[in-house]
Amino acid sequence: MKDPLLQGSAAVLPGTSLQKACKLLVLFCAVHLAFTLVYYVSGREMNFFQYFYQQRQNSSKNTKETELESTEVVLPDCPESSPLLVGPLRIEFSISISLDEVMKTNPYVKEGGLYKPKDCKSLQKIALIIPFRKRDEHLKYWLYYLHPILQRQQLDYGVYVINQDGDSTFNRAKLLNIGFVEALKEYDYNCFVFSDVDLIPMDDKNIYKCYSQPRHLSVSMDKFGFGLPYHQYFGGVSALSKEQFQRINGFPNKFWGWGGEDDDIYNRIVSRGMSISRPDAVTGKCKMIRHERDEKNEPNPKRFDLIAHTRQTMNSDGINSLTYKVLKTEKHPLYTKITVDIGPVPS
Ligand code: UDH
Ligand code: NGS
Repeated sequence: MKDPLLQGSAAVLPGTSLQKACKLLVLFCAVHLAFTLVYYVSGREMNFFQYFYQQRQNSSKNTKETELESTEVVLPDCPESSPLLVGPLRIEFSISISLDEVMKTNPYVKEGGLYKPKDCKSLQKIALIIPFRKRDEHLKYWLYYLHPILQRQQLDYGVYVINQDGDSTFNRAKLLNIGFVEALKEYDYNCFVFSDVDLIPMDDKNIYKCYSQPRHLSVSMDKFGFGLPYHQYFGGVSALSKEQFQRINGFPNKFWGWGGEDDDIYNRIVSRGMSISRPDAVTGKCKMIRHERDEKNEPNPKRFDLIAHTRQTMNSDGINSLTYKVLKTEKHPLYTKITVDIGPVPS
């Protein structure tokens, strides 16, 4: 007699095989359906192996992206006071320098004159704007001295030389306005340092950054016996945050030739309820490269009348009325040079 257990199992065996076969068939159909679906949805001619290869590629790419994201270092904020500062500096203009040398001594400055510290996150993004025409010799010294200083100050910065095209009367303030607009097209700058090309700080503790009030940086020039020529003086080098600059409608566009535009800027700042912040006279010492008056930058006879009316003119003359044409943008290793047509001098 057969073991009843065995008998039982023998009795269900044909049924189980049938069930298994059915399950396999259903599975096969499901897989087939899935592939047919993938084929139609992708709309491409893709075979089984291509499909799996692509899936693998995608999944490894995603892993890489996540890896990159997760290994992206979050830098600490740079300290309020940079540990790299050395204090007073010896500045002289008798040494001969070449741009090639300046380039070699600043290996971390990127094309266009851009730099940011690699170990910490700068608190501000600073565009340095230089009004310019035919002062290449001065620019060399500026780059030679300023790049190392700005790096020691741990700044995230870019250097923009705004070059006035043609030979008509120079317009410093309009070039500075253009620098503001053009620099903002390149990076999210929130601080603007406006510097004459012939002024070099004599102490790296004079930080080229923005403060809660517009900052005058060249407060103690050698040519003025290391002091201010007058209390309201705002010429040479100054720093305004994006908000401060916008609050005064930028700088005037109507000062053609030498003088007065810096006084107009001072008037704008005060009339908007702001005050001037300054370093002390020792920290703020700076040297000017001596030079003769440039051609087409004669004293502007209209300047006294213009600065007497800043409050009336500043809302309609400034960044909101600025017109110009960019003729050329050159990315040099240590600076970006933007050549502009600033239009005709009004008669
Ligand atoms: N600038 C140029 N090219 C020019 C004129 C001016 O690049 O042809 C720029 C340059 O950045 C300069 C700034 O505008 O530093 C201010 O112009 P400036 O240096 O002429 O003004 P500053 O008040 O000198 O420093 C005036 C001439 C003094 C002549 C003294 C003669 N002994
Ligand atoms: C004032 C000018 C300013 C000029 C300053 C210093 O008289 O634009 O001298 O000039 N203001 C007027 O002329 C209204 S400097 O000695 O550097 O040539 O910045």
